[in-house]
Amino acid sequence: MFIDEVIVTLKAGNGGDGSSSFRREKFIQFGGPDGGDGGNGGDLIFQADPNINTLVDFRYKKIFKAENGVNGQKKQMHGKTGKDIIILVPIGTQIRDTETGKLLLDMKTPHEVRTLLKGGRGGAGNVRFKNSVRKAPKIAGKGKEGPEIRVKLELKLIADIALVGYPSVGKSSFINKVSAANSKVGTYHFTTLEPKLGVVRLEEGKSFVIADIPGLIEGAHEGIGLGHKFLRHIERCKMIFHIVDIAAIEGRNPIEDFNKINEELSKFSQKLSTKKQIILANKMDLLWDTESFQEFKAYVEKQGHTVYPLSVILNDGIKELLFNTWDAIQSIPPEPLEEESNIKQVLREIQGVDEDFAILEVEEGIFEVKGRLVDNVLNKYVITMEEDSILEFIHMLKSLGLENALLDAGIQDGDTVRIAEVEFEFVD
Ligand SMILES: Nc1nc2c(ncn2[C@@H]2O[C@H](COP(=O)(O)OP(=O)(O)OP(=O)(O)O)[C@@H](O)[C@H]2O)c(=O)[nH]1
Ligand SMILES: [Mg+2]
Repeated sequence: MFIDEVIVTLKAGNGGDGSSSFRREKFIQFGGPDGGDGGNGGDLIFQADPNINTLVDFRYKKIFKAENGVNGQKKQMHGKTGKDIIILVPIGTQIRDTETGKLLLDMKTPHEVRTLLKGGRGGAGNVRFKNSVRKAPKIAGKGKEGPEIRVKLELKLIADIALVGYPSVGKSSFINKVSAANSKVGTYHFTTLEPKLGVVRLEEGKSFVIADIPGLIEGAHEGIGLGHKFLRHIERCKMIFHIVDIAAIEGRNPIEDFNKINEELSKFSQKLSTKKQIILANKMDLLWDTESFQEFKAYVEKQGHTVYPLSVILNDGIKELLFNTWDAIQSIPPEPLEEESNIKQVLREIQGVDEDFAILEVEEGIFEVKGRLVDNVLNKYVITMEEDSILEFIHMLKSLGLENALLDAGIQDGDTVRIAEVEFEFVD
């Protein structure tokens, strides 16, 4: 099976928490703070590997997680950094956010290595919270959670030339003849079920890549062909070789075939329909006279196309075509690439922003506080159930405007405030 699109979940490692510990030594009753920092979480990295041709490996493994950072320890020991995870993908893989559809990474260069998600930072140990006023800080920084995202991996083959046409016109025979590709050839329709790439080597320094895709249209009564699914693969090619069976051995008309295939291309995208085409009239060896070829030639030349009479089987007319093609594609700039979106912005977009403080009177006189700022503080610091730690937590929220938010919500002296698992009495 050829898999060219797959959805996976990616997660960078969480940062380890900072440690909130105090020195304890013989004869020293109250040692200073000695909690070390947490380690950073591992990154999630992609690498373009020329030895991989499909996304088939992603069929069973759909979740990729980098390692978490280890928590800081006493004696100022820093936690270990989480291991990165490197995901190998074929060249031409595009990585898109599933929610916004935005392109995050375009892996187009062999061996290129790109970081998509940075691991969460490790939290600071309580040593770092110490200052002249706060000699014995009981809080430590909480490790930041590593970001998580669902992405679609999409493989778009990057070829200079794409072969398109009806089934059985000789596309695979052609690619096999001009390259070392080993594409299956058969007398029946849809012999080719998945795209194949072949490298055409003309001489030192002169080579280009051809893509063979399945035929586009089956007999009219059977509707649409297999190849449509693969058209997106050829959107980035420089030129199309449009092959027709000039001998019309299946009883169709080459001019009609030519028009129908072009219709299919323009139905798929404007981009494909305006791409430069070279028309290959194949199976010339089966013609009794050249009359039908001349008619076909006149027709497509009127539309500004160049036609090559070929016989792939007899290896007739191919060499000249290939050299001319190499010359022609030199002056065609590569397809302008879609711009990559900034991953940080996309993450912000999909996570959304909510209220600073979301306050709800859950029972008469009991106000529960949630919201973005509470989450921020909880995400940033390790709050223990020790009184000092809780006090620092409440002070922090107070400085962020909790008091006004509570008053706005109608709180009165003596009511209870509940935040996370902490409850305390409100005094204005
Ligand atoms: N006589 C003759 N037969 C040819 C020529 N080129 C290809 N064929 C035959 O045409 C048939 C179909 O060839 P393929 O190369 O499989 O055609 P295809 O376009 O790849 O077909 P699909 O993969 O099904 O879309 C095979 O029997 C080939 O031997 C040619 O130049 N002359
Ligand atoms: Mg084929």
